[in-house]
Amino acid sequence: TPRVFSGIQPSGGLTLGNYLGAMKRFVTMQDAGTHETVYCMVDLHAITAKLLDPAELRDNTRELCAGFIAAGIDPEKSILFNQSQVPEHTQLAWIFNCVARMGWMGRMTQWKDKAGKNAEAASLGLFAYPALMAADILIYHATHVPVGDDQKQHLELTRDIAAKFNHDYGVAFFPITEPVIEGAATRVMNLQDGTKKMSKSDPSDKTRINLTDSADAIARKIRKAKTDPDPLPEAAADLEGRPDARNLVNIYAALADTTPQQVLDQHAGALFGHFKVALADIAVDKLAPISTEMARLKNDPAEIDRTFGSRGRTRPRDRRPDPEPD
Ligand code: AQP
Repeated sequence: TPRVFSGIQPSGGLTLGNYLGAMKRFVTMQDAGTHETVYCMVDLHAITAKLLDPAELRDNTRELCAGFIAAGIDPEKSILFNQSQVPEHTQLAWIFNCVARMGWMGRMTQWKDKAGKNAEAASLGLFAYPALMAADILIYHATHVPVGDDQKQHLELTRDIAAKFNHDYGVAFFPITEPVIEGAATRVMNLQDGTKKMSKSDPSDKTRINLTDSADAIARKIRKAKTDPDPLPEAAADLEGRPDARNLVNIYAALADTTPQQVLDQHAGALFGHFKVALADIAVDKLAPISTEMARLKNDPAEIDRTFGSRGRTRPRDRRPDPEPD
C-alpha cells in the first residue's frame, strides 16, 4: 500500500495556513482510504529555533493533538504519534547527517530565512532540520507527503538524500518520495501582506487566523485584511499581480472545496467589502466546529491523554508503524 507521512511542529498555535495547507488535506487522504496515513507531532523539530520548557512543549503537543482530532484525524484510521517517542527517527537522522552535504543544507531557504544574518548563533539542529525531516518520512518508507508549498524544497532534499543513500549503497532501499502539494491553499498568505506566508510566529496576530480564534475575531481579521480597491475579476488569471486579492479568493476556494475560478464565477464584479462578508461567513462556518472541539479538549486534557497515551505521548510504541522495510 502507498503510505502517506506528514508532520506538524508543536511550536504553539495553529493557523489557517496549517489547516488548509496541511491538516485538512491529511483528513482527505485519511478518508479516501487509498493510503495508509501516518501523522506525526514533530516535537524534536519544535526545539530547533529555541529550546522550549518541557511543560510548554507538552502543552503545545496536547494542543496540536487536539487540533488533529478536531480537524478530523481519527485514531482508528490514521496513526498519530509523537516524534520523540520513536527513537528511530533520530537514529536515522544521524545517518542522513552523514549522507547530506553541507552545500545542500546551506541552500535551504528556510534555513537562510530562520537563521537570518546571524547564522553563527543558530543551533546546529536548525541547520540539520531537513535531514531529520527526511528521516521522519523515510523511516516509514512513505511514498507520499502532503505539505504546504513552503516545504517543497525540503521534500526535494529528502529525495536527494534517498537517492544518494540508494546509490552509495547500491540498493533501491528508500523510496523516492512524492510531495503532494495541491489545491487552492498550498500557500496561505499573511492577511496584512499578501507577499508573505501566513505564519504562527509573526509578531502581529492580525496577520493570521488561528484555529482557536472566536467567530468575532475571524470576522474582524477578514474585514481588516489588506485588499485593493478593484472588484473581483472574472478570470483567475487576472488575480496575477494582486497578491492580497488572490489570497482571499484562494482561502475561500479551499474552505469551500472548490477552485478559485468557481469562486470568481460566483463573485466576479463584487467589491471586497462584500466578498469579505461572504468569506467571513464560510470561514466561521468551517472553523467554528474545530475551535469549539479544540476548546472542549483543552478543558479535558485527560481525554487527549486517554486517547493517545499519557504526558502528551500519543501512541504506544507497540502500535507504531513498523520502521523495517517491507
Ligand atoms: N501559510 C501556509 N500555507 C499553507 N501551508 C502552510 N503550512 C504552514 N504554513 C502554511 C504547512 O503546515 C504544515 C506544518 O507546518 P509546521 O508546523 O511544520 O511549521 P511551519 O511550516 O514552520 O509553520 P509556520 O506557521 O510558518 O511556523 P513558523 O512561524 O514557526 O515558521 C507544513 O506542511 C506546512 O507546509
